[in-house]
Amino acid sequence: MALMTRRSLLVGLSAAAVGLGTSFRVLAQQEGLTRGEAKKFRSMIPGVAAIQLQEVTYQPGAKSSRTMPHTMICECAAGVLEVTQDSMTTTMNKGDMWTCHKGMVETVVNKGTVPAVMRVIQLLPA
Ligand SMILES: [Cu+2]
Repeated sequence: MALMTRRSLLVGLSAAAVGLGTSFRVLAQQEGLTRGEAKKFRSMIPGVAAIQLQEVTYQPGAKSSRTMPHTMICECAAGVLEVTQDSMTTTMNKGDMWTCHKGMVETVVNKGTVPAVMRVIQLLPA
């Protein structure tokens, strides 16, 4: 009886784990966005204590839209990204760079057929 209970508990737990894994995977597919590890480096720029580097991969069709938490420098490191800043929309090709200021809304879409990578360097204030 005790064994049965433990076994049903294990079955229940693995079913829950599978369910969880599936929902995470579906969510990731829906968003199509992968945010890489954020790396921080010291800065010598007056008023900027550190810079933070992060790469975001956009699968075809993936989109992000957010208010910029800091001033930043961005680069299209792969693929093509359509970038809308306030009301201005620009197509960024590999190697193109742009900047954002704190508080502005930036919308980024990958309208291409291959993954695109946005490299973001945020200027973290002192
Ligand atoms: Cu930005």
